[in-house]
Order: sequence, then structure tokens, then C-alpha cells
Amino acid sequence: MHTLPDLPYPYDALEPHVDKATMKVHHDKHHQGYIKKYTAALEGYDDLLAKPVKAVLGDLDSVPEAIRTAVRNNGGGYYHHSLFFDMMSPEGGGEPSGGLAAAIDEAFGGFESFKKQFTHAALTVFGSGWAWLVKDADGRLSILQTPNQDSPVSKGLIPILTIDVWEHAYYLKYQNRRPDFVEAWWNVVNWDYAEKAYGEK
Ligand code: MN3
Repeated sequence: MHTLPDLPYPYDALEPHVDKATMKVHHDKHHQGYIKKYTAALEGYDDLLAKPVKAVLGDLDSVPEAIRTAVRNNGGGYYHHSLFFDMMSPEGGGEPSGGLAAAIDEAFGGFESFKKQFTHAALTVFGSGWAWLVKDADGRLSILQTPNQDSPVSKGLIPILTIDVWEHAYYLKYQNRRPDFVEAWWNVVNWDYAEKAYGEK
């Protein structure tokens, strides 16, 4: 169940925005590493191993304290990277449509304003972490930063869009220029995926 999923596109498909070398190490090493450490941490906890990682992160308090930190860090890394790779596409970019577009307009005063605010969130994550567009239980959208691999699903929030701003996500191509990476990333955002995520309960 907890095996590394293939990328939904070739390693070089997001060039020039996200380079092949970064994709390869990010997916084959980092993502794989989180999955391995997650399953190792859950050894002997068959009931937890049988659940989707998202469900385990969504109920962290019920995870035994002895393994909770390992689950938060590695389960978070596992789940977030699965989202991150699926939320990019060689056919990506542009703007959302449908219900998500309307909700973004309402919450942020238009797509350009949202883009500015989300970019600001991505650029100001201090150290390693993620920026998110999330939906709460009442359907309201907000922008969120999380440190390390802490997950919005642990706070009952539904991920709609996310960007990994750990240095490993961009350093090979962009070195310390996180703003260039974030700007390029908008060209590969998979809005179809985000729209689907927005439509889910
Ligand atoms: Mn990463």
C-alpha cells in the first residue's frame, strides 16, 4: 500500500520551470525516503499501516506518542510530496475555473490578488516548509504556511494547492533564488487537480 507512486509525467516534463535533475532526486530520493521511514516507524502498528496516510495525519492524537513525531514528519513528507507532484502538470499554468475560481475571487478579491498573497506566503516560509491553499470545514479558503512536514490535514483543513519550499525543491536549478522558483512554478500548476480537490468534501 505504501509504495512510491510513479510520477504522473516524465522527469523532464516540467522543464524549464522545474528541472529533470531536481525532479529525479526529489521524487526518487526524498519522497521515497519519507515513505520508507514512515512504514519503518509504523512497524508493529498494523491498524495504522492499513490506513491511508492522510487519515493517520488527520487523527494524529490517536497515534501512540512513541511514534507520533516520526509519523508527523515522515507521514507528512510522504503525503505532501504525493500532493505536490500531482499538483503540477506539463499542461499546467494559467488560472482555475469553475467553483474554485469563484471561491478564490470571493476570498482574495481576484486571481491576481490571490497569486500575490500565495507567492508572499511561499517566499516568507522561514526555513523548511510549505505554503498552502486550503479549505476549511465550512468551505472557506485561506492561505497557510506550515513548517517542516506539519500537515494542514492535522488541523482539519483540506489541501487545494501546495508548493514545497524546502531548499531541496529548487536548489539544484535556482540555488538561493526561491522567488525565481516560485514564479516558475505557477507555469506548471495543475488547476484541474486543484479544482477536483476543491470539489471534494
Ligand atoms: Mn520536498
